Amino acid sequence: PSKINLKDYQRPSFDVETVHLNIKLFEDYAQVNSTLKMVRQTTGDIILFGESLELLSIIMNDKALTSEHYQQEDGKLTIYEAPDEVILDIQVRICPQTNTALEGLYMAGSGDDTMFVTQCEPEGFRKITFYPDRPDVLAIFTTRLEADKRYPTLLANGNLVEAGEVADAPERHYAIWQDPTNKPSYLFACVIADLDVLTDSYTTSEGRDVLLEVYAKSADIDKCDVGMQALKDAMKWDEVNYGRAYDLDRYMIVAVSQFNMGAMENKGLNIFNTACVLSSPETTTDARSFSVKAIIAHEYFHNWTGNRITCRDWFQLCLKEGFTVYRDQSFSADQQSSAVQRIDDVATLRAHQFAEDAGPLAHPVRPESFVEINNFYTTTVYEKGAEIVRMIANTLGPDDFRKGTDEYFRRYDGQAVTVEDFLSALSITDDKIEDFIDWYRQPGTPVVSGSQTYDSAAQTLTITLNQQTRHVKGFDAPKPLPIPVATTLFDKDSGAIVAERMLLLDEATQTFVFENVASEPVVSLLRDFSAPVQLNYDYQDADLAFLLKHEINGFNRWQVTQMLVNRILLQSQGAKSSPDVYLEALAQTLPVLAADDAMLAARLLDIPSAQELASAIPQDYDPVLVKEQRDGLYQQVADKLKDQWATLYNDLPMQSYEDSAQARGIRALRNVVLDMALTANVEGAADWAQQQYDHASCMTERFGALKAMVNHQLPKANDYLTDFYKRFQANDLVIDLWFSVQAAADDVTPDVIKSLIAHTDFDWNTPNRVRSVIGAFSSQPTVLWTAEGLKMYTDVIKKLDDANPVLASRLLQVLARWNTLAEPRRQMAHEQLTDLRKNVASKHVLESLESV
Ligand code: HT7
Ligand code: ZN
Repeated sequence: PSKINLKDYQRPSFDVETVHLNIKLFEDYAQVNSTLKMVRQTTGDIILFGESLELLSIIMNDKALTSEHYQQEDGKLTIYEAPDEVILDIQVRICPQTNTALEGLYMAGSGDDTMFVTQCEPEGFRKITFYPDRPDVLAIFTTRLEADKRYPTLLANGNLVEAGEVADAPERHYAIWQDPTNKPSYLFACVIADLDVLTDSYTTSEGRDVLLEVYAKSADIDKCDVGMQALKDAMKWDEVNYGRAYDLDRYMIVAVSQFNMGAMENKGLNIFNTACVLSSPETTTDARSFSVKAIIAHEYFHNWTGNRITCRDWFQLCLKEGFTVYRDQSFSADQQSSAVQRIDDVATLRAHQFAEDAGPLAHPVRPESFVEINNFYTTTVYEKGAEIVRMIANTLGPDDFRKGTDEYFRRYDGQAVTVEDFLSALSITDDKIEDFIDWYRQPGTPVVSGSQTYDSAAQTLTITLNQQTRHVKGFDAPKPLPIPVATTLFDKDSGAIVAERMLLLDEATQTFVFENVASEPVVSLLRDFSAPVQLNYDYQDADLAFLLKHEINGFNRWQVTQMLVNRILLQSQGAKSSPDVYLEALAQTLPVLAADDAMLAARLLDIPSAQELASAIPQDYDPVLVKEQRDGLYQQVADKLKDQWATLYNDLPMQSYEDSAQARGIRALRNVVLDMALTANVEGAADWAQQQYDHASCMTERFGALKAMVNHQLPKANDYLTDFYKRFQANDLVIDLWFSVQAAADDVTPDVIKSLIAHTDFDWNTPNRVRSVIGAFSSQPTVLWTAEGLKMYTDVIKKLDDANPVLASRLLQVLARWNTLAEPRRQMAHEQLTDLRKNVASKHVLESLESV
C-alpha cells in the first residue's frame, strides 16, 4: 500500500462553501443526494474521495456528466476542466445495513433493535458520499434525513429547522438540520434511531441558553445523569480556565453500543460508545465512571481545540488530540486529588506510550508519513502529545500559558492549522517555546541519566545530567530536546526543602550547580513527571526510601516507589536493588497513609504490569520469568504486611454509596487490600470477598470481590460468576466485565478464550465485546506468547481484517514487540505473524505488520 507524506501537502484546488445532504434511509440501503457549492482556490481538477459507494449520477452546473468528464480510480473521483464556480449534484447509494467497519453511516444493533449512526473521523465521510474529504476543506452543512417512523429520532449537526411527514409516504418522516458553523466533513454526524432523551440546560458566560440532550435506549436513560453533570462541569471549566464558551444553542450526545473507539466530537452532536457515557453505581465501577466524566469533558473541549480550530491535515492530529488530552487531564485533576490524577496519567503513559516508543511502531508525535491514518490514533499522538503541551504550560507558567492560548484562539478561530501555528501563538511571551517543535518530530523516549557531586568546602552541589534518545530507523539522528527537569533538594537530617529549581536540560550533557548547600542533600528529580523521559539517576536505595518518607507531593512519592520496584524487577537489565528497602519503606508508610489518603495508599501498592516491564526489556524478553518475578514481589509485599491486612480491611468498612473522592479512595484501597490478603493467605479473607460481593453497595465493591475470587481461584468463584451473569444479563456493559474477568484471569488458557468466543453473548460486531475477551486476554503475556495463544490471537485478527480493519489493527498493536522475545518464542511469533501477513488484505493491518 502506498504512503502519504507530510512533505507532499498541497492546498485543495477547490473549496466547498455549502453542502446540502439528503439522506433517505430504506429497508436495505440508503440513497444520498448531495449538492456542493464549490469555488476554485488554485489550479487543478476537482478531486473527490469516495469508498463503497454506488455512483448513480453527477450533475455539474445543471449538466449531467458522463465518464469522459471524470475518472474514478482507487477511491478518488477526478472531475476534469471544471469552471471556477461549480454546483455539483451527486447521487449515490450506500448500504449502512451491511457496513461492519463502523465508519461512514452504519447500522448498529440487530433484529428489531437497530439504529443508524455515523463515524466520519478520520475518513468516514467518503463512505457516505463523494466529497473533498480532508480536514482543510470547511463548509456549511444542511442535512435532511428521511426514514421510516419506527425511527422517531432523526438528528444531525446544528439546529433543527424543519420536520414533518413525507408526502405520499405516511409511514415515513423527515427532519432538516442546519449547522451555522464552517466545519470539515470529519465532524459531520447524523443519527436515525428510536431513543429516549435526558434534557437539561446551561447558560453560558456569554448569556447563551443551551439545550443539553443525552440520547440513549430507554433501558439506559437512567444512566445518563453522571454524563450530563460532567458536561455542565466541563462547560463551566472551559469558561473559567480558557475563556471558551459554547457557541450553538444545542449540544447533543448519543450513546451507541457498537463503536470502534470511545467517543467522537462531531459538531454539536457527539456520538459516544455506551461504555464511555453510561454510568450508574450499580453497574459501573468507579474507575469507569471517572473516565466517563473525563471523556465527556474531552469531547466537549474539542469544540474549541479541534472543531473551531481544526487540523490542516491528518499529520497534525496531535494538534487537537494532544492539547485536548492535556485539557481533559487538567479538568480531571480538578475533580479529584491532582496527585492521583497525575499518577494515573503517568502510569498510562509509561505502560503504553513508552512501550510504543520502544518498539517497531515508534513514530513522532507528528508522524511524517502513513499508509492508513487510522493506525495513528496512538498513545504517542494523544498522551505524549499532551505531555508536550504540559511541558510548555509549565515552562510558561499559568499566566503566560493563558496569554498564549488566548492568542491561539484569537488568531486561528475558524481555520485549519498546523503544530507550527500552535507553537507560534504559544510563544508570544517566550520565543524559546518554538524549540519544542523537535519533540513533535523525533520518535523515541529520551533517557535522562545523571549523578551528583557535593563539595563540602565550597558548599555546592553539582548535578550532571545527560540525555540520549535511541535512533529509530528511518529518522534523522536524534537531537537533544528541551527537557524541563523539576528538581528539589531535601536536607538529609530534617527532611526540609533546601532548594527548588526547574532545570532546563537542552544539550546532550549539562551541569547545574546549586550554591550555599550546607550539607549533601537528597535530590528529588523530575517531580510531577516534568518531562516524558526515562530517568536513570544514580540513586542509592536509601535515598529513594528517604524520598518516599519526605516527599511532600503524593505523585513524587508514588514515582519513588515505582523506581524502587523497577530496580528490583529489572535486575536483568542492570538494575540492582534487593526488595528489603522497598518492603520496609512500604510497611512504614502504608498504614499511616491508608487513614489519610486511601486512594494514594492504593496507588503506592502498584506494581507495573507485565507489559510495562516488558517494554523496558529490549531483547531476550522471557514472559514467564518476568511474571515469576512480578508475582514474587507481589507475594513479598503481601507477606510483609500480612499482619496488617485484616486491620486495614476492617478500617475501610463498606458504607452506603457516595460518589466523592474520599469514598472512591476507600473502595479502591479496600479492593487492593482484599487482593493482598488473599495473596498472603490471611485467614478468613475468602469470606471477606464473599461478604463484600453479597453486600456490595455498588459495582466497584461487587466487581472487586468477584475479580479477587476469580484470580485467586477460590472454590466459590464459579458460583459467583454465575450469579453475576444472572444478575446483570440484560446489561451489555456489565456482561463485558463478566467476559473480561474470565479472559484476563491469571489461569486463563486459549481454550477458555475459545469457549468465551463460543458463548451465545459473544458478538463479533460489537467492538466492546471483542475487546472484553481478546483485549483482556492480551494482558496475560505468558499465555499470549505461546504457539496456541498466538494462533488463537492471530486467527481473531484474520477474522476481523475484512469486517472491521480498524479494530483488527488496534488489537494487533499488542504483538508489536514480538522481536524482543527470547528464543524459541521469537521464532514462533515470527512464523505466525508472517503467516498472518499472507492472509490479510486491509492496509490497516498490513501497515501494522510492516516490521515483520
Ligand atoms: N477524535 C476522535 C477520534 C476517532 C474516533 C472516535 C470514534 C470512532 C472512531 C474514531 N476514529 C478516530 C475521538 C477523540 O479523540 O476524541
Ligand atoms: Zn480527542
